Amino acid sequence: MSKKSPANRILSLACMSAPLLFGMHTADAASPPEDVHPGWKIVDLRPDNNFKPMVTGLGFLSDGSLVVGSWGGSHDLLQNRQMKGTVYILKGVTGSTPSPQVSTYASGLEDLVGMLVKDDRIYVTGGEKLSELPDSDKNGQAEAAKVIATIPGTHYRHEFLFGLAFKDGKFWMAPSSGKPTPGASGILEYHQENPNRGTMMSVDPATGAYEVYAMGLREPNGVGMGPDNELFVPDVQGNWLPANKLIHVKKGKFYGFKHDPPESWDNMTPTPPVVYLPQGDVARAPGGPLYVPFGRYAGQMLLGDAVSGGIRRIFLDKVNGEYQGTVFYFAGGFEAGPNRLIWGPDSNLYVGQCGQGAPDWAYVKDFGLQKLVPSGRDVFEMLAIRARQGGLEIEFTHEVNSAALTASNYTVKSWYYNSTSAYGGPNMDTKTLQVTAVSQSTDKKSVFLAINGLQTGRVVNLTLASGIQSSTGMSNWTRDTWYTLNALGTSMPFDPVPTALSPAKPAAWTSGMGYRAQPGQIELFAKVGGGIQTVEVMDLRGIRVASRDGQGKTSLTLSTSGWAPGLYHVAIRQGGKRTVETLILP
Ligand SMILES: [Ca+2]
Repeated sequence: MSKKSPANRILSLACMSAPLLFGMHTADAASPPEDVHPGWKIVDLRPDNNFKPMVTGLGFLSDGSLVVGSWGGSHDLLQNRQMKGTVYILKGVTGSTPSPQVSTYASGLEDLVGMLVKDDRIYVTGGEKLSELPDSDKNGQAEAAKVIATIPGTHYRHEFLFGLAFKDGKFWMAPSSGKPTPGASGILEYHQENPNRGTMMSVDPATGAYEVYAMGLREPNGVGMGPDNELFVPDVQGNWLPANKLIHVKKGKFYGFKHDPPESWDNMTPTPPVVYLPQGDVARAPGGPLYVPFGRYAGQMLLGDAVSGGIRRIFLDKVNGEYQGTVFYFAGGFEAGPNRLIWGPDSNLYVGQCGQGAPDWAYVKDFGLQKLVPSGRDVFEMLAIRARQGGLEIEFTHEVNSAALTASNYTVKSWYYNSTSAYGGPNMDTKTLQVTAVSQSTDKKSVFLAINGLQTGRVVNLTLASGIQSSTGMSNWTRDTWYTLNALGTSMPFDPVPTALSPAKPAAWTSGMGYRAQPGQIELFAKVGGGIQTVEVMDLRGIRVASRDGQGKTSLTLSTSGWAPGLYHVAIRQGGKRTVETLILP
């Protein structure tokens, strides 16, 4: 794949991606959905066509206003400082029928590619600086930026200062690795003049002192937080990266991207990503990851793609204490490529878009702002893939039909990647693996595929035949997934999902309800007046996951197999009266 092909030159653009390589889409792989996930609907947030944010940052103020950071630059001028960054404040975005009003908070900011709103203060990263944009007189417009930290850069193409997160009393940002202007002869694409690029670093807010925390990153476009407040970043296919990645950033680890001249850490053994996001089939320019704290997908992560468009969903499978996992298509249908995601105070998913205004590409806009609102429709899909001894277990959202028990309805392929200085790289040693047996969990929501020849260090691509549906005939929204098998599973099929359990204790009987969570089951206590009462458990989107009838003082034990950890609503209905409480399933 020539790095100087015309397509590459045109499309090797910001927001903040790898070149788009037409023709890498393999013939038998699925395509990202063009439609939104049926469980959600898209709501537009741009009040008119004059508002064209190229979104590189999202945040919320305590009054419910949405803060939008926009890069605003030109894709053709990546080697220059571009002072087009703007921060907007949008009022009226929340709820199901928003009526947004936009005001400009700050403008003229250098290459704004990271933003954080914390305690109603707005911080941005861009160019060489992490800055606060203060509004001391509270007139809705920033005064002069207060620089917190400066790190050296060269303004090479793709050399950005991505961000931004705050944890453990520090800011966290990721200066990307630059590359020289196209056509500069004799200079490698991974040439780097300044130290400390391609890293995750912490910054002391008081002194601005920065410290390298992890190394070997190429284009970590968006610093996100995952489970347990851990740091996650994406990385983009290119030199040394045969595929895009989602990385769990750990102290002192090296993730594989090397510089010329070499950095002191370039000879370290690379730490594998949580998931590979195969180029073309799954991703081309992954954006900032977002953790899902509630609902059906609690504990998973979402991530947009500025070039392919759409949002991917990533299930994290902890094996031997380390995250690996699998990626699913989640939702398409946005006006441009999703680049930043955030949950609103209304639990809607706000989708900041940037993309690339490339000719002849589906996502012709390079700006966009929309949100996803629950549609109320129930959806059948793969919820999780877990590595188990001798194979993989698929958890679905609902009971499956008999086709799910037929081994030939599953196509399993596996390959590995070879990291070299070349740009990108092929799937190596692709094998088709045999599913030798299928077994089913007692709740009929999970199947275990016994698979011959699973090997570590490989991506395992599962494709499900369309005949696999729910037992009630709902078709499958996600028929493809790509599991990154860094380690073979050690647990047995249908073992309870290991979780940090809260101590089992009778909960308080306030409001007539209480509960006790145990591995694989939950005991609900309910005491209301005489007569038949119905106890329902719903996820946060209002979808019922369990229902039982009881009478008087009732104790119900429900299986929680297949329930994601997180918040659930419990409702007791009796006559016309309904009481709702929230419980946490650990
Ligand atoms: Ca002001």
